[in-house]
Amino acid sequence: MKPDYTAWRHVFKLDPDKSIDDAALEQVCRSGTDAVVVGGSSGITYDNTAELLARVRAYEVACALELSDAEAAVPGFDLYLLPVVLNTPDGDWITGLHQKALRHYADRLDWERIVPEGYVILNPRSMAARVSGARKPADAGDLRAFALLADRIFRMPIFYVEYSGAWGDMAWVREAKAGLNEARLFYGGGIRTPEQAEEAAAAADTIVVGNLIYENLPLALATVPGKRKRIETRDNEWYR
Ligand code: 1GP
Repeated sequence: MKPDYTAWRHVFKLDPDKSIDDAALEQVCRSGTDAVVVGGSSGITYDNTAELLARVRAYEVACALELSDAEAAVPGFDLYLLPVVLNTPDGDWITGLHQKALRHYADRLDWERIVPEGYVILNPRSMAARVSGARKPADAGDLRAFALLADRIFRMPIFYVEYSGAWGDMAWVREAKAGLNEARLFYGGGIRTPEQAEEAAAAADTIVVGNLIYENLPLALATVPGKRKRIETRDNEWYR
């Protein structure tokens, strides 16, 4: 069944290029998160993506692939999220790679399962920014204009505020959200405590937790709504 991503409040993002043991994966998949998204900015191959999908498939949780390289377009995911980087001058990341991929794969696509994401990458040091050549918006108003572009002009269903690896400015996220009529706002980047998860969830529609899964699993699990108050998870270096 096609999952309803418009109801997602919390998502775990797993990187096929990073290792996660079976016990940890089980905890992620049974955590109560709304979905597992498979994706990353480097080292993504067909094989490591297919392997991770097969392991996640042992559980009932919805599983989506965030597709940044057509070579890794593994069939069998519930949804395919297609990032379109809005804040890069490099056309490859806006239409170029997508058009090339469609030339070869269009016949095999289940269009119902493809969801474009208007991406704005705000952490210049992230791999995603380096790979795509994304330029950080000058201010919150600039970000809001990208939100308008995604929502009103391109009519993308998801606007993704991506701080990958760094905690973002929630005032900026709120400003972007104010620019959206229809699109859902996904926020990802630097969520390392239940409190940050709560703050981000208040500003965005859907929050994405990535690195923390690999850095401190108990704390990552505590970012899932309904589990954020479990204080026994707070004895760690990231807790503020
Ligand atoms: C990365 O937005 C996600 O694509 C999550 O970011 O890894 O910093 O949690 P973190």
